[in-house]
Formats: sequence, structure tokens, C-alpha cells
Amino acid sequence: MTDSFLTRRAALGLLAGTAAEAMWQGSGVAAPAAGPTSEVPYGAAISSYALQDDPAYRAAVATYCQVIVPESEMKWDDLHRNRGEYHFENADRIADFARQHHLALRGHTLAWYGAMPEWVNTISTAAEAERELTGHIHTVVSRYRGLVSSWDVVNEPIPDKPVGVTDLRPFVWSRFLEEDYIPIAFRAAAAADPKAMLVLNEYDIEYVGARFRARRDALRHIVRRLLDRNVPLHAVGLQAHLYADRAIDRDGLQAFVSELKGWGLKILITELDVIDDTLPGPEQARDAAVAAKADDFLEAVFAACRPETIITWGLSDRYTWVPTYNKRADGRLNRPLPLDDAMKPKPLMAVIDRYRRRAA
Ligand code: 9MR
Repeated sequence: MTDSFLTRRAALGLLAGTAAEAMWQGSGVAAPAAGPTSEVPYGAAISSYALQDDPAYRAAVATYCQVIVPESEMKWDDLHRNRGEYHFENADRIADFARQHHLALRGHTLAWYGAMPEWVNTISTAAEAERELTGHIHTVVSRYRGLVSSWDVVNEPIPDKPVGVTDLRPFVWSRFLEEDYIPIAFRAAAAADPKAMLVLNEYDIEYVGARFRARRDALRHIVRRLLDRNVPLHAVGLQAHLYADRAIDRDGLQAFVSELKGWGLKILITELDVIDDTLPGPEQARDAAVAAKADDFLEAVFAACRPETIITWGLSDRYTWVPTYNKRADGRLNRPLPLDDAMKPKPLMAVIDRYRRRAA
């Protein structure tokens, strides 16, 4: 085991031991084959409701994941519904599961335009905005200090179609604090947990086309500004909600990741899935196309660096956000994730596994 691997395991909070596997012996779900110890940790976004109600899902999470992240339970409108009033029950359920099964836990997310409670619309000054943003971050990050090993501090700061590199998504924090909300959020997170890996997370940066080049340029600009101001930014999260009908800009992505790595940053793949509503054909062909799209993406990233982790946005097709906006017209289920809706691994899982085991 190399030093850098030990460091990475420590950074992700992975613990030694296979209690999770022992626990699920006899559960009917095959435990993963023991692989080389330097595998990139795999994980998934988790629902506390499914964890509570669905034993097959619980078993699959414990079997396949080394790291988990709450899909919604650590967002503002789940945790902080009314000003100053926090509800940690659902997030704690996921945290307890991670503890019991010796899984690393990621936190998502501290500053995002989505999933915001109504009350933030009553904020009326910059001072009040800064107080509420830093107060929330202090409360939440402190609670999970030592357990959450990395946080998506700022999520999706760039507008869908940025008009220039300084274009920021308008929402409560950018409205009052402009670009400063980003360093404010990172510094507050570092103060609350100096050991956590702090991540800037974005989507739609991997494709061919002017819009995606503009998004890479805007992300690069934010990252550079933060590093120049000595802000504690440790990593960039590539969400990787991949669209089956969009081409990956392999050279552009590889060059982008190399540049970030050259600046001393780590890379995480944080929300991988393949949006499959436009894919024709029988399930088998669709599953192959989904796996091939992920392969394309992972090839470009791994050509530049070994990511800290590969996380999919959900584990099984039984629970996925994809049909909310991308339902299939033929009435068939979407199949964006590594396990099918019966918890059986699909070709996408094999592709992820292959990259996880690739030598550093
Ligand atoms: O998958 C999540 C869905 O269940 C929630 O309703 C939604 C709003 O909280 O967020 C979805 O997750 C998003 C993530 O937080 C940020 N990147 C895009 C994800 C998919 O929309």
C-alpha cells in the first residue's frame, strides 16, 4: 500500500475492515470480490427513505459502496426549513448507516441555488446574507466534523449558459455578496472542519461545443481566483450527469483536468449517471450504450489523473432522479445507474470497476 493511497484513504475517511461485507453474508447479495487495495473508492448518492424502507437497497448499498452521500438530506431545505431551526434526523440516518458500515461519507451541499427554503427570500442586506450563510455552514459542518470527509461547499455556481467567465448564477448569496460568497463559504467550511476536503462541484463541462467550452472557461476562472486569494479549495467535483446523445470532448476534458491537477487540486467524480431517454433499442443495447458513454468520460479523466472517488447519483435504477425531467417516451424505465431496478449489476458497473482498478 503506497503512502499516497494511505493519504487518499485517510482523506476520504475510509476505514479498514470489512464489517459491511460480514454483515451482509447470507443477505442474498453477493459481496464484492476482494480487489487490489489501491482501488479508487466507489460510492453513490443515497436516499434516507429508501435506506429505511427497502432492505434490498440497504444490502446493495452496504455491498457495493465504500462512500455514500445524501442525495438531498444535507441540503438547506431539508436541514434548515425555518430560520435558525435545524432538522438533522434524515441526514443523521445516513450518517449512522455510514458509521455502522464503515463507509466514508461526503456532504452535499452548503451553497447551492437549488433546494433553498422560502425564508432566505426575506434576507435583505449583505451583512445578513453573510451571517446566515456562515452560520449555517458552521452549524452543519461542525455537526459532522470527523465523519464527513469531504464537502461540496459550493455547487453549480455557473449559469447554464454563461455569457463570460465572470458570469455567476443569480441567487440569494450572489445577489448580496457577489463572487465573494464563494470564498466566504469555503473559509467558513474550513474553519468548522480544517481536515475536510473542500470541493467546488459543477455539471456540463465535458461535452463538445461552445456552451461547454464556455462552462469550462468559467469554472477555470473561479478556481484560479480562489487559488490566487489563498482560499482553502482542495478539489473540483465533476458531476458527470452524462447525456447519451452528447459527445464527450475527450481532448478538452483531459486538458481541463490536467490543468486543475497542475494547480495542485484533486478531482472527484461526484454525480455520474447516463441520461438515457433518447436511446432507442432493447434494454441490452441501451445498457451497452450507457456503459460506453461512461467509458468515454472516464477514459478522458483517467488519462489526466486518478480521481479521489467515483460516485454515481443513485445506485439502482429503482431510485433515480432521471425520469423527473427525462422520462422515456416509450414508457419503459430509465436505466441510468450501475444496478438495475432488481439490484443486479449492469455493464456500467463493470466499466466503473475497470477504472477503479486501473493502476495509478
Ligand atoms: O437527485 C436530486 C433530487 O432528488 C432532488 O429533488 C433535487 C433537488 O434537491 O436534487 C437532485 O440532485 C441534484 C444535485 O443536488 C445537484 N446536481 C444535480 C442533481 C440532479 O438534479
